[in-house]
Amino acid sequence: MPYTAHFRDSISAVEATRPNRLSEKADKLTAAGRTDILKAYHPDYRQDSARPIRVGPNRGEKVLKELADILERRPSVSGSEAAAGPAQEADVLIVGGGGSGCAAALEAHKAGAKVIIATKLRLGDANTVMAQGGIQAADKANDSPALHYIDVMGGGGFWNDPDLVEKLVIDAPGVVEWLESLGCVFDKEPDGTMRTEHGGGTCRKRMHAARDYTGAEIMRVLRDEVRSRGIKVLEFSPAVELLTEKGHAAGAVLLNMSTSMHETVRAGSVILSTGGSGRLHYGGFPTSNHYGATADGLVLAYRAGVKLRFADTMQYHPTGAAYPQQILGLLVTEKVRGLGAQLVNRDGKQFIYPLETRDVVASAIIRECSERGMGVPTPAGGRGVWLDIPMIESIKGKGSVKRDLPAMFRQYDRYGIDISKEPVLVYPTVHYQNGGLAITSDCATTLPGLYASGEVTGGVHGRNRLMGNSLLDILVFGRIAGRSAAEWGRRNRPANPGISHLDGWNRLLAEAGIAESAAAPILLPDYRRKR
Ligand code: MEZ
Repeated sequence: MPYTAHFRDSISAVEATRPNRLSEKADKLTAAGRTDILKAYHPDYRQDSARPIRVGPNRGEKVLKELADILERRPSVSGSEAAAGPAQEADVLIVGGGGSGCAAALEAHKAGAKVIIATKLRLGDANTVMAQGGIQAADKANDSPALHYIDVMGGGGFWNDPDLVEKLVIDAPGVVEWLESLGCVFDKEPDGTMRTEHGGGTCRKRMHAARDYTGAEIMRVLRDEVRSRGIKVLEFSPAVELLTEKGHAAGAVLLNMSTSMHETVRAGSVILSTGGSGRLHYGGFPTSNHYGATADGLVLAYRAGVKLRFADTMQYHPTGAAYPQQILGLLVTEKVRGLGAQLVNRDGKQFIYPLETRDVVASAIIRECSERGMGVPTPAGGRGVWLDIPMIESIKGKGSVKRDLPAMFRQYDRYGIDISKEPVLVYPTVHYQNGGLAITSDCATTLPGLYASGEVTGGVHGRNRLMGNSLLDILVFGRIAGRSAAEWGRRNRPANPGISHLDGWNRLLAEAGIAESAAAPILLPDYRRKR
């Protein structure tokens, strides 16, 4: 659906201001300016965004409302159902078949462990494949892990766990080399060195990309490697409960989605790499996330006593598609701004430095569309601001949009919009779960034998992640989790695990007067009910 007449005047304003804007640099905000805009406009700061959770290890602490509602639900499986189904055995059970789960599996397998991956949909159906713009690593002569560290801490508002950040930035160059050794094709300069770009909040160009489908390229090689090493994968088999024995994690109860029956995997250790929770549509926002991003790992681990960190904060990617309606909330990669595109309001005026951190840019867009009334209304009743992608053609040369952003080009071309010639309308979209399970730098949770890696964890990114540090995080910590879990799992095979830890949980629900009839994990979002 090309732009209707409704948009024409505003697009003309964007085109009219473009020549002058090409040489216009928006000022960066001061530290105080950033704090002010976050407090006034970021959804995390809305009075009603979070509430005290009534049960579990974070009892009394503020948790995002939608997440608290899911965490307080009852379990979906009884002890007899859990015990009835077929059982398999492994040293290490990995729950989640995205980038982090696969990285963990490869390392655990390399360490000699018998590994099973159980995943909700198909291997690789995860947020990893949807990450577009790149992966950060300080591997250029003008950069260093120390500079990367400072950027990560600054982006996260200095709330980040310093030990986790240290691991992240120090392991980063090695992770990129490892990916290349597996066959991952990154963008290169004509001389064969890595091509790198800026992301929001980075002081150096350290974003390594495969055009604008970096996550898909990474997932391609990880999936191939898991398959070619013969690692066992159970697809359409989400975990619905952890198994425990003597206070240790000891496997999981799975739901076989083909038969609707429960099965179990008994394992010496378990890694949760279940990803995030964007499909809870926090604050009623659309999301860039995969359908499976429904907080399953948080639910399972929380019930088993694992504490959450930063459960009151989500990341809203500033540039979700606001039009056409068919792609509402899908990602318009930050790489677009890294290549030079500006954000402008309905009059074609730039209102924010485009590479401020995501929380700040998202807040500025919300301000422009609300208090300032300078957003562009959509026919479906939404609003947005323009991301002026055609600027890239002037900065990087004719044909650069199609060359560097082929996925983005196709996403809009389907609807008759040529992004090398026309701007796109954007508005913040739920993108990343900043918080999650508390882990040590060995990826251990507080439940012995239970490890976690990737978006299900909290602490690495503080209250706001920088672009390209998620693909990095899932691989750095996925690999560490694989090694740690292999070590533990080979020494601690369970004898007779079960779900008796739920007795305590059910008691807590009753004591708190929670008579919730719905069960969790929810596994998939239910859009029918909302309609
Ligand atoms: O790290 C991300 O979230 C990412 C690479 C997203 C993007 O804008 O492309």
